[in-house]
Amino acid sequence: MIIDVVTLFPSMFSGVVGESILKRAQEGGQVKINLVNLRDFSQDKHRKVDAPPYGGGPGMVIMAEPVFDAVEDLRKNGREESFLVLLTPGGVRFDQTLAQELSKQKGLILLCGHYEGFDERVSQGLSPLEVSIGDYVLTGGEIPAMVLLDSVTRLLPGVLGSKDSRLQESFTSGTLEYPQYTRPQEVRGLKVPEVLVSGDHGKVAEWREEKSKERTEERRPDLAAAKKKSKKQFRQL
Ligand code: 6GU
Repeated sequence: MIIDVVTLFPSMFSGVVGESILKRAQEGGQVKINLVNLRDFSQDKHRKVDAPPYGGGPGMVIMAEPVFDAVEDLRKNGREESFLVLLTPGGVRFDQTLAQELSKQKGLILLCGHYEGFDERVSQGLSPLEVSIGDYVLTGGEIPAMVLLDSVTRLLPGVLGSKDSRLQESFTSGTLEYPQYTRPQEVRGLKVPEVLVSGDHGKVAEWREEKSKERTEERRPDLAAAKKKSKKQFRQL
């Protein structure tokens, strides 16, 4: 998959795309991440891409024309079918289901807003899917774009070993993960639950399922309720 990121701050991405699994996935050819500096598409000799809002008010708005030009340039260069996403606090809420949908696309073009966002005609002209990563305010779409990059890349075939498939299941299955322990068996008086060192695989699986359920009901009653509801609907089919 090719993921293009259109941003005013490409250097913000260097740490995230240059380490760990995103680095490995690029080296392994499962993903190509291409950073596009929106300023390269400015029509102005000072490389300006923003201007004050019509009607007044605080802050600056990103002009539509450089965004149209940046996307057009990508489309002409093999991204005819890439799915367009615009990161904005006013978008639909990102979740694991959407990550899975996005991971099936041929390519993605992520548009990162900043300041007071994009001129509305970007949305009118390009009809991107507008996505938010949650109900809080960030200074721009770059960190949300990194969240998408990470969550989508780890779903691409061959990126994670089958060993990690448990993690794939977590939010998709609507439950939180059970607690994990590693060596040593006792740390500062805190012991590993007996069942995990018992060698009884059946008992271990049962304990983990129970802990997952307990945690989900305690911490995320909304997830627990949604799961019950979908189970009920499934039974009615
Ligand atoms: Cl996509 N952008 C900004 N600026 N803030 C956000 C967001 C996006 N998602 C949650 N908060």
